[in-house]
Amino acid sequence: MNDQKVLVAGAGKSGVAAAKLLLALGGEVILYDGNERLDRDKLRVKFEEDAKIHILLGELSRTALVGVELAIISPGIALDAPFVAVLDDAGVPIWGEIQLAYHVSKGRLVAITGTNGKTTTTALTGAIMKAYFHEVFVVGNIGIPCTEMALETTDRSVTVAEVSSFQLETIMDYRPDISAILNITPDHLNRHGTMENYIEIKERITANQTAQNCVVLNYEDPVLREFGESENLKPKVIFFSSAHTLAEGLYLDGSQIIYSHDGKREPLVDVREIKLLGRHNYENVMAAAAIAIRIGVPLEVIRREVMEFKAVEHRIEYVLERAGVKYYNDSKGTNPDAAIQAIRAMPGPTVLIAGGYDKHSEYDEWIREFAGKVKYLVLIGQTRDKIAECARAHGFNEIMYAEDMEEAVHVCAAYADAGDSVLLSPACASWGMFDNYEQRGDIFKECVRNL
Ligand code: UMA
Repeated sequence: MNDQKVLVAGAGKSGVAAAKLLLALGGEVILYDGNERLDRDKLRVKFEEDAKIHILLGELSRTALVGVELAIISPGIALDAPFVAVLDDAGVPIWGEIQLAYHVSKGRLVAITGTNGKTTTTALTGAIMKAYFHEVFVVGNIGIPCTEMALETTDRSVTVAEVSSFQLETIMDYRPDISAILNITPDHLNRHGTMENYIEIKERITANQTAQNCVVLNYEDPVLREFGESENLKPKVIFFSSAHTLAEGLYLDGSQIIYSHDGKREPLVDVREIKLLGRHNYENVMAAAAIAIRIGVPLEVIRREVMEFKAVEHRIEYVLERAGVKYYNDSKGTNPDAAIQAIRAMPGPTVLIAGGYDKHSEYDEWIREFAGKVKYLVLIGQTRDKIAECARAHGFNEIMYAEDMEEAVHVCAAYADAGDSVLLSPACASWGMFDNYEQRGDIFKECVRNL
């Protein structure tokens, strides 16, 4: 990268981290963001005074690209953004931020993707690795850009990365030692267009893997089972299953997770003894355990870490109990499938807060899951009418609207009886009302605590 002129597109977390990495490598950076209202001075102070960085906001002109040899694109930027065509026309190669990190990183790489469960699985895998290895980095979509830690990796380190479809769209020779695809259900179709395209992007995590590498796949996901059984797939496959006994791999047998290999059946953990709730979480545990086994962590270390691990923030996170009502924050439930898992994990009758930004999702399956579980639905955000209409079409009429989170929480408190649960699991992205799902979850928790 020495003296190379690189355009970094997007001045959020990923863009700033990528720019810092490039500068550390001796490059010259144009940090570009389409939002002309960003505060240039606030951005500039994130870098050393003498850093070779130029900040560009608003429109990207062709002249700004003179001498640019490479572009690093942030995950939130779709490849059909108008300036990407300008880069393409100018013949500038486009790498994603994770590709840049991969290019300079050392040591072993574990990359975890899937529509749902990837944050929990990444955090759990990271916790297991930290209990056994000295140098472990937990990065990616989980919140710490891969480029932020890349220069700290060594030949002995293990990096565990949560990887989104947005990030996989722009990989080149990215090759994890171990990859995992937890499940693929409809999400982000507003960006990826079709389900076929979304599946292809998720499966791309294995594209450069060889027979020396391994991919962990969910046997209960029809797409992934077929993918894992296909003859063209190069890495070794380890399946996990929450419904079938497997001759090789990990599976759930009653309440026991079993590691089955070489004709042996080794019990790993009893799910009644772990703190994570719901079948989807048992799948996350199996995926993390499969990765850890493959990399050489002893079973007793895995067992201990799995038993100690608590739910990550914003993912079916227990908040508190008020007047006999339990409150749960599942702000990370940003698509219908994630929201279904949260409803299933609730201990009893539930008052549900949902709605938000429209990602062109279908809500039918999620609403069918309400039967016998969801008592009232409190709707917020842009998708209110679309969800309400779909719910009524399925015969669910206990619907209320709220203007903001505070009102939604108050409505829930008024309608929930002792023994019920109140669940924020929106099935939609947060944008429009909140900066991100973390802020949405934090505001929910604050409103609950103020009740
Ligand atoms: N921008 C443009 N042009 C565009 C779109 C955006 O210039 O066409 C600019 C925006 O003005 C903004 C910047 O890009 O200033 C934001 O970049 P970004 O959206 O890539 O966000 P980052 O802050 O860099 O955060 C990203 C991930 N965000 C997304 O994928 C949308 C974070 O995942 C991730 O934690 C972080 O990198 C560190 O790796 C968040 C997410 O919502 C949690 N992920 C999606 C999900 O989980 O469903 C995929």
